[in-house]
Amino acid sequence: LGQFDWEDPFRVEDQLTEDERMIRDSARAYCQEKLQPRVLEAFEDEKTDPAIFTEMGEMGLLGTTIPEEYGGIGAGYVSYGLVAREVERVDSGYRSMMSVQSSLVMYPIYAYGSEEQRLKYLPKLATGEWIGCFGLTEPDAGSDPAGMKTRAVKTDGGYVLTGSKMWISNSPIADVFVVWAKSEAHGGKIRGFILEKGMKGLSAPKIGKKMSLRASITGEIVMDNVEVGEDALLPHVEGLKGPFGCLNRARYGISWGVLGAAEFCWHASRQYGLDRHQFKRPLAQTQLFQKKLADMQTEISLGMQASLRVGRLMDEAKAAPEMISIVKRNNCGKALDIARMARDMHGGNGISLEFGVIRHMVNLETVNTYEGAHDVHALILGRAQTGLQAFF
Ligand code: TGC
Ligand code: FAD
Repeated sequence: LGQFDWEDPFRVEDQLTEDERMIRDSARAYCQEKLQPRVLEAFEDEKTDPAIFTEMGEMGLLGTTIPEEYGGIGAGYVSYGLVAREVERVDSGYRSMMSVQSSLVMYPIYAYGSEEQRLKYLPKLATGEWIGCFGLTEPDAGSDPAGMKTRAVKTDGGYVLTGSKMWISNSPIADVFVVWAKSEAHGGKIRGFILEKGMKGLSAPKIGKKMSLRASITGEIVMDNVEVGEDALLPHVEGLKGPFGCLNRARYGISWGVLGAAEFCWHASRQYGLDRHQFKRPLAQTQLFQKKLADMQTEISLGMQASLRVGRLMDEAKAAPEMISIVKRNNCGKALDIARMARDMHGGNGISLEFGVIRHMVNLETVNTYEGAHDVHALILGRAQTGLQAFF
């Protein structure tokens, strides 16, 4: 009979290649040594340190799946998932910074961009010298991005963009803006454009007073007749499948990332239960406490096997978007339940930032909402099995 490792019940370790373990271990070392020590203050003071991008770039954590000739490390999607898990073990905001740069900015430039655009932007995004953001959501178009109002109007030498995007990760500190707009010259279809900081009419005010994801800066993107050349258009995609192609990758990464946050909460609760005594025994020696630990272990292990399977299929180009909806939705929902449970298991200490669990809990509220809210993924899955769309 095999050995049981409580931390890795289904032996995920044995299912990884040596390269994947190496990438995971170096990501873990960076995250624990450099990110963990500064997260409490960053969250408390709502401060995003832009140096994190160059640090991540140096570690090869930006655009891990992008080929080396464009500055990436040409790794597979399982490696990308393992990196997301390590970063989000520290904080969902840090994972957000990483996954927007990798999946929502570098990926579309790589997949839909011209060779000139790839060569101009990808190497600097890979080192973190340039910070990117992705503008899809608008004040009146969140779950329903097809309802966007942002417009691109054709001019002699290019386009003029007008509109505003809301809740955009990284935007106030971004150098490169991938934005999606309806283009009249393309029959009103959605097209992607690359904008740059400093363009006339482009601004990105910060959104303050966030109670979640405070270590990751969020803002608007305001486009007031921003003039761009023809070379700003992403030439190789049109329609909603452009942004969704990026979201598939980011949602998959999130499915791993939230398990990192959940693992932090699980391990912290176990240790807290072993250390703290009430009624003359460790809390961990009570049936209710152990049931909660068993639930955490079970959901994390099942979720990880599922994400690993989807990652392998992504590497074989066989993953369907609905598979990604299953793991994004379920892992986010389960991670949020686990963080709430961990908060409770820490008693009064659970509400202090010192113990980390309430920070993960409030962060996961965002992660459960962005990249397709929990119920929106249910509707995607409901449509896939009934053939009936119930969005409207
Ligand atoms: P629908 O009719 O379903 O599809 C329209 C077109 O898009 C294609 N498509 C996809 N292509 C690739 N991958 C997918 N996952 C796709 N889903 C749809 C589809 O084939 C079709 O193509 P075509 O050629 O036939 O036109 O579109 P709909 O308008 O009915 O969509 C409904 C719905 C709810 C599924 C969709 O709009 C949705 O997923 N809404 C959620 C919005 C969302 O996820 N927003 C995320 C914003 S970005 C963000 O949150 C970043 S946070 C990152 C961070 O900080 O970490
Ligand atoms: P709504 O769409 O208004 O949804 C509100 C509620 O209604 C949800 O519970 C939803 O599930 C439910 N709902 C919606 N439609 C239906 C329906 N048909 N049936 C049943 N229930 C429904 N966007 C970007 O483009 N780029 C980013 O970088 C980015 N970063 C973000 C960072 C943060 C911190 C946050 C909070 C958001 C970010 N977003 C980003 C936006 C995010 O993707 C949206 O918030 C999300 O898609 C939901 O849209 P909404 O907020 O407009 O909510």
